[in-house]
Amino acid sequence: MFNEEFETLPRPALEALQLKRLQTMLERIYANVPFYKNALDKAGVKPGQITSLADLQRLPFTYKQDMRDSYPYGLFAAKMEDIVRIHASSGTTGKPTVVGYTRKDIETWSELMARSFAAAGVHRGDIIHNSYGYGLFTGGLGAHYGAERLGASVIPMSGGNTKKQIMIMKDFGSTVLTCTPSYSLFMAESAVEEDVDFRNLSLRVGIFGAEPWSDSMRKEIEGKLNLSAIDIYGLSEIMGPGVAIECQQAKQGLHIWEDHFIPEIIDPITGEVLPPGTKGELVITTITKEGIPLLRYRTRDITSITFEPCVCGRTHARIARMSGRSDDMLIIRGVNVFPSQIESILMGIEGVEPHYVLIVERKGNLDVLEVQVEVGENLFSDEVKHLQALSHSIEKEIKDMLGVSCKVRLVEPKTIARSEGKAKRVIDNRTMGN
Ligand code: DLL
Repeated sequence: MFNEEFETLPRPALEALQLKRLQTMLERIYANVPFYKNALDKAGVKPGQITSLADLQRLPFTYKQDMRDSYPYGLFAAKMEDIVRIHASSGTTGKPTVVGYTRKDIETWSELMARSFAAAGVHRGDIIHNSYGYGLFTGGLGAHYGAERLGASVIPMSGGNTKKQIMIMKDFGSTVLTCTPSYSLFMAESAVEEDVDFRNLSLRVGIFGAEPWSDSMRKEIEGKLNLSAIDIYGLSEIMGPGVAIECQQAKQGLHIWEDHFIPEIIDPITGEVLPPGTKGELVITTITKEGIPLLRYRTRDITSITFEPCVCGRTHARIARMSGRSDDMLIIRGVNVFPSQIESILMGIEGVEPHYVLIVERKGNLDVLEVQVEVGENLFSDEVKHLQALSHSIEKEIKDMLGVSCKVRLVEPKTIARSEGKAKRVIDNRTMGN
């Protein structure tokens, strides 16, 4: 472990620390951020009245919209002279969401990324091939600083130029790969074209995140890249990568670093806190951040939480692999479907490749879902009736498992756009006015 004392704090001590840090954080935002002073006054709570962790539930939520409304720096709690780094997340509409880090925030982030690497089984002497994008996106620099903090060697590749990535990986003897799960599959494909066999490379661990992926996709990636794939979670509003990660021993949920974050799972409609084990929206309060501390931030990510001890010895709670974002959930003729559920089904089918896209249209008053998925070269050149039988059987499986009817279109290898960052899995044409 990178910081054994804090990673294994007994829960009573961990909770006492959380409360103390929460109280300090509340005083700070009440004094320095007009938005929070107003929000707390409106809720009728003074920071001094929060005397237990359960009191957190009396406090208001923060939404992404609040960050947009105060664009760019309105929610910062530190003076601009103390901000040493600025990142932003692109978002699909309008202006990006802007976050600022003090020197101490960068140190905390580096430590939490170093802890995350160590939890994934990475150590000094490892050569980390970092293909998360460097820039406003937090992935590249977040992983970079964590790797250096751990004392491993980091290769700052960023995304793109995939052929060169394969060459460097081979020639430099990279032992760890960090990128999005979809980009790792693109790399696997390029390696085949370059006649490079992952079985002859030194890669041992892959640390994949920044987008939803299923456990079946994990198996696919582990098989194709010949490494152990670990799920890492984070978001720029809260810090960047390294908010939570799976440990290599269990790979049963992602440890969320509770000495810096307080997680809650809520019902996204009523806002009520849900008991452990129940799926809902993840809400995070940052308790040590200086640049832009956030109170009960609504991540929109859907997961559940467990406080059960883990075999690895860490005492920090675990969140389940994300099912998706509440805003990515498709409602097809009244049935709720997450793209990751369809992904799980597709990945279980022989001959189907891990490249797919979901297209939703409205025909008349009906929602129509089309699943486009690639099949292998051999299968594609097969007789039409075999392809038809396969697409029907996938349609049936999706209907049986998820209760939603769809049309499955098997497409030729390499027809679906590849991604060097976050993959776009859904094209929803219903909002386009047709
Ligand atoms: O994606 C930070 C990051 C970089 C995480 C590298 C992991 C690795 P944003 O661009 O702000 O930050 O996007 C955050 O991505 O709210 C989730 O919806 C999604 N996401 C991130 N990690 C995972 C994951 C980075 N492991 C948003 N599984 C989050 C599913 C994830 N979704």
